[in-house]
Amino acid sequence: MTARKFYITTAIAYPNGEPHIGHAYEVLATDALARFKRLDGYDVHFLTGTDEHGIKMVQTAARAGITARELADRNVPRFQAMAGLLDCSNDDFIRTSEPRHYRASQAIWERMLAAGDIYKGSYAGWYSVRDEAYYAESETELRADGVRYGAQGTPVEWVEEESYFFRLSAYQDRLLAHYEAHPEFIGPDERRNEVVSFVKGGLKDLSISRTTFDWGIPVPGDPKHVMYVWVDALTNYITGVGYPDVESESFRRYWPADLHVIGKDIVRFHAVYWPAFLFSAGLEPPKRVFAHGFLFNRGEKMSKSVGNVVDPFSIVEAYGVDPVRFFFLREVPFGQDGNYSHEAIVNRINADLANDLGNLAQRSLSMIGKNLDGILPEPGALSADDEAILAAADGLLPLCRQAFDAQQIHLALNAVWNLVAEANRYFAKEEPWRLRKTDPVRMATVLYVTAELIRQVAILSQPAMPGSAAKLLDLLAVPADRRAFDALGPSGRLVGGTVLPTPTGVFPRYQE
Ligand code: ME8
Repeated sequence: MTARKFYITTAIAYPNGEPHIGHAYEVLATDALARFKRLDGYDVHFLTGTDEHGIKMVQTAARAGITARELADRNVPRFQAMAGLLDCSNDDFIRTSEPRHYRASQAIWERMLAAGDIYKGSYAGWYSVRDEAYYAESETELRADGVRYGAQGTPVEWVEEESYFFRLSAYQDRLLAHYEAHPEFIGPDERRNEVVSFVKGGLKDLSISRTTFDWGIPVPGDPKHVMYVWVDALTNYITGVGYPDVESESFRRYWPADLHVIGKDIVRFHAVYWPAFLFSAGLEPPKRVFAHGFLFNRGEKMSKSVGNVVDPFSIVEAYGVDPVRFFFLREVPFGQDGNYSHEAIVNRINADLANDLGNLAQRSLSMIGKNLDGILPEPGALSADDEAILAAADGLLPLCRQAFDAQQIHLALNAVWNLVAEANRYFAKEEPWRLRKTDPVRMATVLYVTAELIRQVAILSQPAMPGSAAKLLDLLAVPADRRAFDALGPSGRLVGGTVLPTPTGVFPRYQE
């Protein structure tokens, strides 16, 4: 295989409950990034999955009167169904309870041990079960309610037990040198700055095993201990490409990962612990970690007690999968926090999709249907305006590529929808419906140019809205092998004389 590769992952979710909108957002955005690269000619490997071990799973299961494994088995199919419902194109779905993942986790442990980076000691300090994270005392605060909270605002508890440690402190300089040499390693910049100042502040060795419960991967040679859940969780990214078989075709081809997409609350694990584990094990770090923001329902954090949890299944049922994907990708600058509400979603559906793109397609294609027997016309001589707007469409790919390579998905969609707006102005100004009698050749040209603009918009919309974009391309009779990005621009122009199917609406208005 000669194509350049692109290995992209999401965080793996804790299946301690039903998937929520934050999980949906992460996987659908990562899917858009993966689809973009595939359409741009890359050999993409896209991994998502579930993070099943740890005390949080044990405690939630105990409350429900079942085992952690039963809890995982109950919820994991919901995460898989959600990815399917959201039309995600993941190549694999990893569960950390799988035998392949036990092998990989024990192998990386052995490598870190052999490197002299693991030693036995005893841990005494603060632990947040909700975050599955250790916090230094200085990162916690005792609040008026008498509860001590950690850096992310979740309660912490005092833990004291025998534990294995990872010599994280030994990697401080190497990590800082890595951030310096690879400024693209962490995005967006604010997250990078946070990580750099955290590491500059000094790294303590990390407790990496627990003895008070047994739902985890046994420490090799000392099964009284299970691995700290984050050691095994992060390892999923290499399990997914065949580790510990480092000579396998898949590992050699795909590792290091090109992009780990995660939420902003778990940057420290990905940008500090993970590269340190990999350095220790003699493996390359991922090329980039990008943290998206958090979603809020009308500015409020979702919580079961507030009753504002919107589940991904009902939101897709209410609006449809592509409108949901499009809304989150266009509305929320990727990397920043975002808000959603019924009104905001309906507004995007009706303005951007039904009016701007949907109407343009419907009006131009039905004119071809009615006036030209459904046969795409040959264009006549092109006017300066025709040339200009076609050139604008032809110039979109480099803009979109640059935006996607920086995970600025919203900027790519902005650029495409600016063209949609221009195309609407063009269509209104040219008034092809008036030309039918006076200048049919000019009418044919305007309809051809409009159809060609829609073709390019549809091709570039595939990462965000795979199903709807495919329908638009069907209406333009674009063959399946002419839908990738190498068909953008003049080389893929629609061919006059092509018989088009009867046009149907692709973007219905949302009616209350
Ligand atoms: O953190 N908005 O799992 P998780 C946007 N198992 N994203 C959100 C969100 C919200 N409201 N809430 C959560 C874990 N997320 C670990 C990851 S990776 C080796 C292990 C994001 O189920 C969150 O930031 O708590 C994370 O990226 C993902 O959802 C899974 O969160």
